[in-house]
Amino acid sequence: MSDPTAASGRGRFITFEGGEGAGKSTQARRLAARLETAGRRAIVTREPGGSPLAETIRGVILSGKASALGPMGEAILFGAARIDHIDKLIAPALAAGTWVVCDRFADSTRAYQGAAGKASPDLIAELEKVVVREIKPDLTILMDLPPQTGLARARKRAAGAASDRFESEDLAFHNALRDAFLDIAAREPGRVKIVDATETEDAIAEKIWTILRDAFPAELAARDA
Ligand code: T5A
Repeated sequence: MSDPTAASGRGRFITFEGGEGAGKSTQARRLAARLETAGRRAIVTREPGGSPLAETIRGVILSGKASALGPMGEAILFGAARIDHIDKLIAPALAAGTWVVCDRFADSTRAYQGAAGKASPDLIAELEKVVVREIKPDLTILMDLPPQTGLARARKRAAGAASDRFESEDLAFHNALRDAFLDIAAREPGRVKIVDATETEDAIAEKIWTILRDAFPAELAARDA
């Protein structure tokens, strides 16, 4: 089957962002499956992680062992993991014409370590340039919901297991995160599309597919799934 995206030499890079338990992983998996059904090669990946070295760094960060480094130190660790993830997985996949659906990316560093964590936004922006280089998302889905709702979902799923490094931050931190993500969306409305994450999984999946078709009409209009 001919594949115009592959022929143009690059797949599309789509990221999911938002607070804890917003449903990003659920919708990232559903979107990748739907893209495949629509005839696009697609992979789903996540941050921190997505490559063996980045998964090792994920373990260190989410255990809380690196929290003593402070928000800028943690941002540097997230950045190191992201460099490996880009070099080993994301950039080669995009170059091969594969669509990459990524559960969190650089906006999470802006929101968690920058706005909510209070690392200098200028330093976070400089770090982002060094880390991300030309691998910028074509489209970002921001899954927005009240932090209490997302945290309750995450706790229910954890079924009594301990909260991780960021789930255990206080409500003021999670409210600041939500504001930070909405601020990113307001500044970059072309790239970042807000989705109400309080709706049902099916309703959200339909809205996301509509956003994709609007964003990439030439690639998806004739290939509905
Ligand atoms: N981080 C990450 C930084 O601080 N800086 C960075 O640069 C990066 C990249 C990652 C942590 O690292 C931080 C952010 C995070 O704290 P993680 O475990 O990957 O840790 O955390 P999350 O990305 O928040 O992952 P979660 O799994 O907690 O949340 P998701 O992916 O948003 O939610 P999901 O899909 O797993 O769903 C959670 C539960 O809700 C249900 C699901 O079935 C599941 O049980 N659910 C719904 N329930 C009702 N209605 C819906 N519409 C639902 N959708 C899903």
